Amino acid sequence: MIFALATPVAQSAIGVFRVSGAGCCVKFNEILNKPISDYRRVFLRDILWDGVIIDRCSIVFYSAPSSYTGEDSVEIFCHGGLSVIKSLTGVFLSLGFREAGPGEFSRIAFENGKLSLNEAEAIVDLIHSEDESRGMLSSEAVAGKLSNMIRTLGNRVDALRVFIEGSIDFSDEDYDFISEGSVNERLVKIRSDLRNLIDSSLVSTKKLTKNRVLFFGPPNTGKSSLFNRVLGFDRALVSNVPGTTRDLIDSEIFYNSINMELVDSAGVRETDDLIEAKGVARSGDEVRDSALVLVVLDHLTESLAKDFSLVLNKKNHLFVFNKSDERSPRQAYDCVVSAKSGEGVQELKKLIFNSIQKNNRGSKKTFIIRERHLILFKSALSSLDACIDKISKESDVDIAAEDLRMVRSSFDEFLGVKYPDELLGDIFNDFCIGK
Ligand SMILES: Nc1nc2c(ncn2[C@@H]2O[C@H](COP(=O)(O)OP(=O)(O)OP(=O)(O)O)[C@@H](O)[C@H]2O)c(=O)[nH]1
Ligand SMILES: [Mg+2]
Repeated sequence: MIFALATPVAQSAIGVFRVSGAGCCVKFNEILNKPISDYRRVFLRDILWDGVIIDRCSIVFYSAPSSYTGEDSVEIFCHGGLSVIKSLTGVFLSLGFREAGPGEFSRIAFENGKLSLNEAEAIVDLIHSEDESRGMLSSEAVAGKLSNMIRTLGNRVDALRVFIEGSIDFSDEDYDFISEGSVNERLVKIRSDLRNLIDSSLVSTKKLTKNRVLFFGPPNTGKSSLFNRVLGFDRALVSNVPGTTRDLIDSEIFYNSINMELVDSAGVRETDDLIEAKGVARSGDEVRDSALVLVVLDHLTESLAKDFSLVLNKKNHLFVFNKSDERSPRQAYDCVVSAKSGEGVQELKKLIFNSIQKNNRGSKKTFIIRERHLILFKSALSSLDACIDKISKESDVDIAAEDLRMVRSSFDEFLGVKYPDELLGDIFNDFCIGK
């Protein structure tokens, strides 16, 4: 039997504990002023230990398998004082309950068939998502919509495979199974459905969900100075020596209730590097993981704008001209600022905010998926392509069935029907304790 505090360890109005394991309800009744004999109903009870009332709590019992974990479970809503939380923890330990590890409840739920693997992952994403629209995307996945779509696709793949295998047995006969059964059309349709699903999915990286804003540009243009200005305090080192910033420096800010992570980067060095996109390649991961790239230029580096524009291409970016106190820009910019005087910095903040918001809203995505899912879907897609190729040429039809087996296998891995062991650890370790 395991237990955990499901809410943060902090003073709050209520704290929620969870307990799970066969027989935990019976055990729990030992510490109540009056036993609970009904399930899925809320009861107000005193929790007693050594004759002393620890707290008066709202308590819900669940009996297996009708609970989150699929086991007998108890949820306790206690007062959120730290002393209460501490005392209850002591009581539960004395009762013989063990403190749960991160994600242990969800892992049990998964093992009991209560959650598919990607639903479990979606729960992590939902807990970690810091912004409303992302939260809603994860909710869709938690609700199992994505799993259901993949399950349906998988069934269609199975049906086709069975059909193709059947046709091999009758290949001597005078009946063209492949064309009569519209196998090719059905394959192409499955492929396009899968393609659409991939296109309507946002691949989440932890960094991407953080709204990273990257200060980017040639050395010495005032990236760090501007970073500090927007942040509101001196976080990054500023000097007139080009190459002052060596490593990435990041800091979080809240602006109009949006959480952003500002990242100051080392200047992209030589012009040649930039033209060959090497500079960007070097900061490639940073650029890729950023929701917005601010290209900071000054009067000495204005001519590089077009190179940056070329390499950043489709990446969400803004051109910022800095040091306006010294010189006026000679071309058009999204924003003109002076990190020194503060001129234009408020406008820049608004611009950053709008761009991030537009970026989050504008991506009309239905699902958030992980890199792992994308790899599985892409591999399913290429197996489908291989299959379509064979079917349309009407050659190697027996191997075509094997391609569909591979597609199915990728789907199964997504659904968690089939999975490598270490994957489970990776996924559930990301959970908070109590989930
Ligand atoms: N006049 C003026 N000088 C500025 C402004 N912003 C930055 N500087 C100066 O420009 C120099 C470089 O500033 P940094 O903020 O270190 O520039 P950086 O882009 O971070 O430089 P690296 O990290 O070396 O790539 C410093 O001497 C700053 O004082 C500005 O708005 N106006
Ligand atoms: Mg710097």
